[in-house]
Amino acid sequence: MTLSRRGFVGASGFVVAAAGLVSGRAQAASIPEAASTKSPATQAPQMPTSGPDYQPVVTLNGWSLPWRMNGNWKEFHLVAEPVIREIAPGMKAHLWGYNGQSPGPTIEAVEGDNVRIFVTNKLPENTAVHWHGQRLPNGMDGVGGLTQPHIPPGKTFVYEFQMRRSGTFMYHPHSDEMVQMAMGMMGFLVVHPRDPAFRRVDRDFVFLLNAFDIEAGSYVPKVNTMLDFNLWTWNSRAFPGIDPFVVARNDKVRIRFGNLTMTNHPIHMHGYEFKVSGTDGGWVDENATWPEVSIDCAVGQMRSFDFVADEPGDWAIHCHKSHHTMNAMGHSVKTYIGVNKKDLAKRIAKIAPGYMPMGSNGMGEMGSMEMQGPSNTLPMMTGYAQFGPVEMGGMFSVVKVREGLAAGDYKDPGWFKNPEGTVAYEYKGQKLAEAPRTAGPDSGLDSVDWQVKDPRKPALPADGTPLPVKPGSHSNH
Ligand SMILES: [Cu+2]
Repeated sequence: MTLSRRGFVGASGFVVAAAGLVSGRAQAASIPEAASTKSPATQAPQMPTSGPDYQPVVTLNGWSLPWRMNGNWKEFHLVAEPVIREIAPGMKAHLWGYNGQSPGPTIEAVEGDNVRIFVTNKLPENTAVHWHGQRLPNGMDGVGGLTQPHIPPGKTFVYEFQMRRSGTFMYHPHSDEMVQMAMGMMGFLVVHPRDPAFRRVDRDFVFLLNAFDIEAGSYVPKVNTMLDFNLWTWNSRAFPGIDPFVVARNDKVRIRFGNLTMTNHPIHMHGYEFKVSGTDGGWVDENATWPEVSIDCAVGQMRSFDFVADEPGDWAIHCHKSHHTMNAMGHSVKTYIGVNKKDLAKRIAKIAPGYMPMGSNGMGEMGSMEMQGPSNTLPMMTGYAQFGPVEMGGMFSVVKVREGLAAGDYKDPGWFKNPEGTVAYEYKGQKLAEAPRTAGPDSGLDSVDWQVKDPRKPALPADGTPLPVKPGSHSNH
């Protein structure tokens, strides 16, 4: 792990949150070091160093927070602070996060663990941390003003509770929520089952769905945007900046995600049907898991699905809303499909020399041109694979299933070597007659009728004369 160590936070910046647990507050008198990282790389899973065994998760383009044992308390230290996050190579964003990154580090614990989480606020405003989905004493729920005083800048609060449920959870602020989540403050919270054999998998990936509105050339998200975001991200990364899910053939795999954007995301994986195995409400009973190839995740929800990776290949995984597999610039580009752009270009070039219209045959051509925008933004679609431009951005990645990877090997194995004769190919046989078209001079149809007809209304006479008004009918209602 590429972690740096912070100094200890002085005891003066230290306040205990809520009354309640007879936890031995004296034990909390010294604060564990807060590990931090500047790297957006996916870091190796953090193997358990105490307590029951479990298969740790891999946080896509992220990491898990180290802890220390203090008596029978597992102690973590989160630092809420401004961070710089590389969204993808070529674009950095000035966000708020935890311990050097957005999202913050994943917190992993085991069902039944007593955890003590120190939260230091290095933001310019109040914050508070909510532990989404976990059962805990009300005063540890992290809703500023309701269940605890807000954590003022410069102060450290302590959360103490038992991880009563195993499963897939997250943490996020409940203090100036709109701003702090739009700025990237969030993190995963995974609680492993106490029984190491329960629903165990070989590889377990986690990511949070988030979205930003960052104008091309600027660095700070517009926090008031409600719907019109221009960067759709997983763990604050956009394709091609999202690492692949590297998997050994025949591994049991789990993929878990949570949605902290302002809209739902149908997450679709190619190559397999999977079983939906859990939500932030808990595990789906094993004989009630259901098969899908896409699973919608509404705002504020989490989903996990499991599959056996028995089909080798490079399988796409993405949000099925096609606007969410696009990066910045997408929304103000006009639709020119079907427009003769030569003619258009001639006319526009008179007022704007060098003008180049895009997209009369679709927009795929942008993928290969990687249109150069202003500095610090991402092309709308970008990323190459072995057969050419991928023509996507945003919420897109690849599940790379390979023969013979060692357990714990998450290095990108490169592109899949397809067995001979298993790739779609160009037809080069005997030339066929031109395929008939639905409409056109030879089809017997002069034109396609686009009019939507309302069967309740009489058709207009062919010569266009208006229909006679029925006596007694009123036109003024
Ligand atoms: Cu989406």
